[in-house]
Amino acid sequence: MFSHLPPYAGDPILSLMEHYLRDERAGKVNLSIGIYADGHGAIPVLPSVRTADVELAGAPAPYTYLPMEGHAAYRQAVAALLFGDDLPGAEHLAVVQTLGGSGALKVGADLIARFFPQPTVWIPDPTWDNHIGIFEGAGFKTERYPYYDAQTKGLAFDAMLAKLESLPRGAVVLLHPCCHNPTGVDPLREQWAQIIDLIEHRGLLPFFDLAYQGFAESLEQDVWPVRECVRRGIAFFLSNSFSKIFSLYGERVGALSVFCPEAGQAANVLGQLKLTVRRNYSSPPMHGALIVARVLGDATLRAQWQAEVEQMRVRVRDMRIKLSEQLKSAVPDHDFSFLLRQHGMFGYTGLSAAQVDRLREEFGVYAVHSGRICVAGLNDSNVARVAEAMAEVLRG
Ligand code: KET
Repeated sequence: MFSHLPPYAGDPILSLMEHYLRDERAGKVNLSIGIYADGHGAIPVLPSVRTADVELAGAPAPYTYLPMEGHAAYRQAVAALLFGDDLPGAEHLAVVQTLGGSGALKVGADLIARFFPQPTVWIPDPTWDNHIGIFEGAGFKTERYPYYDAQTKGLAFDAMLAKLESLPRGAVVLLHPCCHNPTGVDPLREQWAQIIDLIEHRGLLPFFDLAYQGFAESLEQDVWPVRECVRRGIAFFLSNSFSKIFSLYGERVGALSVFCPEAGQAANVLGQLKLTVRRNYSSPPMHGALIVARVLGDATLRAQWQAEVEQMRVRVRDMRIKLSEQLKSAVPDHDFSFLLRQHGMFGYTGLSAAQVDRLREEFGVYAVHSGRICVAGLNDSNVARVAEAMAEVLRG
């Protein structure tokens, strides 16, 4: 019955995690998956999350089904966090709770496939690998627009604009509002303004994927491109994830927001999103959403959480500085300043796949084949070892 099923080659990111866990070497370092570890190498339970969790445990409620669209207070709190002072009214905005950012991408992709039938979704080159998996799984082809310039280790801005300019009206364009995965290269504010001009004039449909709000500059600054689309009345899809910024990976907490510039259209959009959820998994899980709703809805817990996000951002930034300094002294003829210009959890090192293999095999340092390292996996105890290993493979 099953003999025609081919073996699964494994996911380029998640397989590394499995491999890492099986590795018995004492000095192994996991810089593959995008998980934030603290200065001791542990995945934190944020104190704000711990408090909310304890409070919830003190007032147990029945484990009933959530509605298809998710928990009401959670959806409101998420919308307020994403849109701040630019929060559109209910007649313009449809928000559903989803299974992490991945679930939001999938629900959005399914809705677009049904109501905006077109063959292609345009993704940056490079992007998070699973964008391809999720959109192709929903029936799209994915094609790339230029994004990263390996020569300058910066944004291929002109080529990006030229490509977007050539797309047909209504083309779906995936964008990372901040902390681009895997490169850490984000457009400057003026460049975003030009990208959004083009989206507006060409009538493109942006799909923003926001997994790292607050990890580039601040919770507010990092969503500027999204809020700019609200201010200009440009329709868009927005997936967001609380996996990283609440350290709630396994709880699967995220949301999909759809902005409808024409008043009154959000109700039908929300209805169709509910139907899409019902057909996929019926309704989302409860616990993680209750935690996020509680933290965001309580002034004290919210302030505490904001400080925790800031701490994570600053620690990653410090590790970038330490890594680039140590690399610089180990390989003085190389320029590593690009690591300081990149935003978010990831460093895009420029290491080749063969060099990444050597890092893993000889030194037990796990990075993604593209040369991406998770800087948030570095700490004072392992950064020297990682810099030395990287220097060794760079020397050839
Ligand atoms: N979008 C982006 C850009 C992203 O980097 C991730 C996860 C997600 C969505 C998924 O979010 P979630 O809420 O977990 O469904 N990225 C890391 C983990 C992974 O590959 O699943 C990573 O790139 O390592």
